[in-house]
Amino acid sequence: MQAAIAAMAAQTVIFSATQSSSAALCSFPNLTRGSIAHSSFFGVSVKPAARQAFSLAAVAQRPMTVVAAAKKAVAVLKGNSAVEGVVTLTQEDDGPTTVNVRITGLTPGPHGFHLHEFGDTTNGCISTGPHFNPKGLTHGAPEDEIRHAGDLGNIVANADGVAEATIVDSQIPLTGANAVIGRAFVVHELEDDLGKGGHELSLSTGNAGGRLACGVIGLTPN
Ligand SMILES: [Cu+2]
Ligand SMILES: [Zn+2]
Repeated sequence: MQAAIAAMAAQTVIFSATQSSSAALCSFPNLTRGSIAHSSFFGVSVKPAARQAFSLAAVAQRPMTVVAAAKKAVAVLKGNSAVEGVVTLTQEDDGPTTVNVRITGLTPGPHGFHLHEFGDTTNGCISTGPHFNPKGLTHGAPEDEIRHAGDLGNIVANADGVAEATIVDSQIPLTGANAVIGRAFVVHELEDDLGKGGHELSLSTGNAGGRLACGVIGLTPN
């Protein structure tokens, strides 16, 4: 992958050098469209072509090692209560994203846990907007076909109010068109009914109640 990108980059450089030298020659004021200009043009264009072949051969000689491109991100969740936590995300290449959650200060039991659309906390967790929903679907469970990308279900707090979970999900990549960097995690007051509770909010929020804490996802070193 990296070798391929390097090869493409090398080609781009060579091509642009070819174009600029040709352009410089063509725009030279003393040149006309006669035979001299014509032969000069061919004389110049041969050289970059030779350089390009050499450069590609050099690239091809590099060992083709495949390096796993692990991407990592983190969100620190805080709110207007004692609830706080840290969520880390890792993704290998284009594989699923692994989300490690540790949140403390919760009431024991299940709490809705979502990825909301915006990384905006100017008005607290409210300004993180609705669930991240690039496909324009209704709310559901993580395993449902019809769900928001941000629907990560419930996390369950133990008797000490600590919720720990590892979630593996394919709809929350760290790069690409639906990248989640810059968006926010929210942990809720109540259990998410996963769209099946029959409440008027079931198909939009899972009727998970207030937003206890939230945190914007940012890049972190690997
Ligand atoms: Cu939510
Ligand atoms: Zn949702």
